[in-house]
Amino acid sequence: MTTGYVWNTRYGWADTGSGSLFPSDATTGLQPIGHHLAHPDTKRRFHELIAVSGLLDRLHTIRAVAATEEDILRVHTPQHLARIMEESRQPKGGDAGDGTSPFGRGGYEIAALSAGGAIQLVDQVVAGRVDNGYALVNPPGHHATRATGMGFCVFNNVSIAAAYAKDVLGLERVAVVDWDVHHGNGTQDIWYSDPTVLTISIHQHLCFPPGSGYREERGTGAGEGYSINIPLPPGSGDAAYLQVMDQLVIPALREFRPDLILVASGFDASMMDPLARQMVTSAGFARLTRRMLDIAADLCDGRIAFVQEGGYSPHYVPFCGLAVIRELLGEPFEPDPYTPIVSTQGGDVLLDHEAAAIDAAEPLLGAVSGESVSG
Ligand code: 9RB
Ligand code: ZN
Repeated sequence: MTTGYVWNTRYGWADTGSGSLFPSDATTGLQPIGHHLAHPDTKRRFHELIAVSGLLDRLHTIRAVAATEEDILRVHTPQHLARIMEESRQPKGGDAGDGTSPFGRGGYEIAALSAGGAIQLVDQVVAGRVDNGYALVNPPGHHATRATGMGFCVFNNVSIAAAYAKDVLGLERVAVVDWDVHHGNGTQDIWYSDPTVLTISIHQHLCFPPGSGYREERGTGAGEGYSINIPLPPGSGDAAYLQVMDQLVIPALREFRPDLILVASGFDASMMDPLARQMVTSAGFARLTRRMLDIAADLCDGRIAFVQEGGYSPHYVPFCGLAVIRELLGEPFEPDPYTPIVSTQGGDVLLDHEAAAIDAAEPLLGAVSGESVSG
């Protein structure tokens, strides 16, 4: 397998400020801290593990090139782009939109490079220069709607890459499978009325953003049925996620017949994440990856690109990422140093209430069809 890989040093320079999740506040006792929960060191550590593991030498590295304004405007409003550019020129930078997503001066350049990394990977995958690939980009993207950033996301990297695949490369149908633990509300918002981009979000129910990601959010107009939300209860682990793949995601993709699959790959559903309460292990992420590779091989000549989203355990994210990239390369899974504590907590058993949540989403499959798009 030839696996493409994107990382850029500047992804590690995203300045998330001195707060932890909210800005520091001496009046409420929120002390400043060097590591914001979304501090880019977690992703830099992922990259460094890829490097020292020897995998980097076997990957086809792809240089990130900044997304152009035209690329960004396929997805975002001119007002959002202009505001980010303007705030990025300020000495202390600005915020993506919700007051808890700070960026430093030059944050626009890093965000454009993040979206550009996703574009470059998709370009190479669709051209067949690589078989598959992983864009380890930062900042993440899946919460960014057309009109605003939020939840640490400035621009919606996956959507910008999907729009590029459709408008520039001429693909008809793109599927986005979002296994970040949070709802992919931005990606959903962008494609809500468009049946050519199927969005599937698997998330911890009501984890973030508040009040979104219900099963009832199904798309609108021509896009009705093409937004699929699979909310899971807290505590869901490898067994629940694999069941979601087999019972829901893979059948939906078979119906839709995408020309390209994009995986919005967060590792915040992991056992050790501080921002959510799921129990997926690195072994689980490897198995999810294998399922995705197999279905891509079946449906779209293997065309699949993984794009980094969240993941906030500096300890465990690197090993989850390593497991996914090993799978992309066709390497067998290797247990990592955290196996003893993550594999003994019961996440490998499907519980009744998890099965019920998955069953409840099954009716959503009925409305997905590639036919209605291409005729
Ligand atoms: C805000 C709050 C959050 C909470 C979680 C994330 C994770 C994002 C991610 C981001 C921001 C609360 C804005 C609570 O990993 N996505 O994939 N902020 N949460 N209150 N308020 C006002
Ligand atoms: Zn997340």
